[in-house]
Amino acid sequence: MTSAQAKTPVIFDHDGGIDDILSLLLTLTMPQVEVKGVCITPADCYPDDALISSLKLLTLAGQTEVPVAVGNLVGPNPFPPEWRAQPRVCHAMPQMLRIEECRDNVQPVPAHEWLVDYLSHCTQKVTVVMTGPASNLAWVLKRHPQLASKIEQVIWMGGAVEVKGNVAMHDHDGSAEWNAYWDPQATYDLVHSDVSLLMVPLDATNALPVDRAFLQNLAKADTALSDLAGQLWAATTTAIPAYEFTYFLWDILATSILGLPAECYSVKERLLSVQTTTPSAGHTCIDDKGSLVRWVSEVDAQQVIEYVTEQFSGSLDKLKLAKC
Ligand code: AGV
Ligand code: CA
Repeated sequence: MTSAQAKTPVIFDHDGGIDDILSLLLTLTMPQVEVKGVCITPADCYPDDALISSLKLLTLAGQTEVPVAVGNLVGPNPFPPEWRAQPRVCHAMPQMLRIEECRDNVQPVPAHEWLVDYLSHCTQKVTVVMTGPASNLAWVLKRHPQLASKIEQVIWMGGAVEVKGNVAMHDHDGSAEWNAYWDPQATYDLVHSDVSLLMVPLDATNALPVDRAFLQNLAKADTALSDLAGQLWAATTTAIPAYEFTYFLWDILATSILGLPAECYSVKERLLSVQTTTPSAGHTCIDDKGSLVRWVSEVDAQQVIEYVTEQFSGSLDKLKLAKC
């Protein structure tokens, strides 16, 4: 990357799932991206685990100066405890245990307050990538709507527009995606805010299951970086093989939008609304009375897999080189 090509400034707000951690790793492989801050939403994880894994990846990438802010806003519909506990494995594997975590830039305030501070003071518009529930940013936009002008675009893994959702709960009709369901009001507030929103819903991610062929392809790269990614994904394969439990490249697709050529995916734009009450809380549906939103509706799965595999091929030094 030459100095003439400006990097895209990105705030990465994730909720600590295994694919969230993989998505942070993916972001750190991208030479065209500059991570300005990492926020953690305590949703599909326990936040201590998400913090440790995030700090270790930043150390690995030589980016210990990046601020990391842990959130304390919680939605009304918690993730199952087994899912929240699963990502502890991310910092328990030998490659990760060997990396030290540096706590110098862990923020003393919760993520939503750090976001207000960052957006109030930044002189360049920032892209916000969110791979968990939208609670932090929705809180900010509701109380400080003028800060929407500091945001170039929000890329959010969430929602299920023209396909069924992945929530299977006794009081739910199955129409919602989990990130949208965890905090339905935040989803509503995000969709109805003034930011330019590109959703990456299940409509697009359904084409990208983490199956054996994908893992086999990644294993062929046979490098330290591809093995780290492969080990993390291997830990997701114990899920029960029903739709609600299959692992997909959910957050990975949303993150890849930062680097994928536009011809690899299609975008739809319609008025969308969000249900906030049972039994369809978190349902993101087409509605004439809704707000104009864009979403990734289809992907060229082969090209996405090739892109992700290429990004994760190479030595761990690739992460430090991407920073330059
Ligand atoms: O709905 C997809 C979102 C993504 O942000 N998360 C996982 C990804 O990080 C929730 C989720 C749905 N099904 C799951 C999930 C499963 N089987 N295990 C863990 N999390
Ligand atoms: Ca996630």
